[in-house]
Amino acid sequence: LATAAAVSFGAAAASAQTVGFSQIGSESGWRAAETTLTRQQAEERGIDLKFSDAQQRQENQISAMRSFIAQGVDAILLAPVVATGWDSVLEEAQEAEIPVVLLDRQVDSSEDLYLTAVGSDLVHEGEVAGQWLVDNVGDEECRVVELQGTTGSSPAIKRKQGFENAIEGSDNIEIVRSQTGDFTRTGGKEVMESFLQAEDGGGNICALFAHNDDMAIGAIQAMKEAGVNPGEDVKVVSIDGVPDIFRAMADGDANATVELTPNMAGPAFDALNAYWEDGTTPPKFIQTESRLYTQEDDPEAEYEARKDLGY
Ligand code: GYE
Repeated sequence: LATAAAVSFGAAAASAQTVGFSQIGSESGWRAAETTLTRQQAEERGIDLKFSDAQQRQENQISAMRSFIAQGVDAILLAPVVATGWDSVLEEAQEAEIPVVLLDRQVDSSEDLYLTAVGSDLVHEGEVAGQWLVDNVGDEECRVVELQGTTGSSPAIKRKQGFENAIEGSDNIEIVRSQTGDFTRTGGKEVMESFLQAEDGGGNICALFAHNDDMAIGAIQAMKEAGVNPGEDVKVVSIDGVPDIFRAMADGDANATVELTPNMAGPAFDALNAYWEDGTTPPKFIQTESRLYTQEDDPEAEYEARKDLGY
């Protein structure tokens, strides 16, 4: 890659840069915010962004990348829907000397095949959520239901792992049901309805861990319709920090969220600019911060601060 860089950065720096962005889709509020911010960040830097929405399908992402390669873009941003199956297309980009930056999700491919990855520590997020639960149930028997993200995606795999790590030492806490809700509100609502039915109308459930806020919001709706009181009868902890989860926390319907910044493009473009300018190679992982918010952290103010950000 170092040699590829030496060949390409001089020419690329001469005119406005073109960047292809293969986005997953619009499954969540967080995703929509990331799209908005990526467009904004590109515009601010005079980057010509070519946007492609894959509607959750890896094959659409692979064709979009091939089309970006054929067009000779200066870089590709890829938010990979699942973790496996990227080797060939990443090799094609490398052969064409086009740097690829991964956004928010990770791949199983060798790290030589991409320039850098911008994202959070996904295992850590799950651990923070699980630790919040450990700290808040005490010795009570706690049957947990889990709403997983998209099957095969790195956040679903790693957030699950992190949560399990955190509750491992607590014999009173057990995940009794775990199913994918595909990171969507409707998925979260539907799966929660089946969990409620299977768990004595909700009477046996002590807590919900959702891999993202949107599924938690759908599940909160399902609980309300079933006469269960979310935030009280069932503790709700999730990940992302979208405005609506702060609204739900302010209303007492959700208990905690781990924030994930939707501005992954800012650090990605900074790394690319340095690379285009003089071939500077960024670290392989540019980590964004994760922070826990609870009902004690003035969720009303957090909602107000985020509600106009377009998500
Ligand atoms: O948490 C979820 C989204 O890939 C880390 O994808 C991201 C996740 C995010 O749809 O809301």
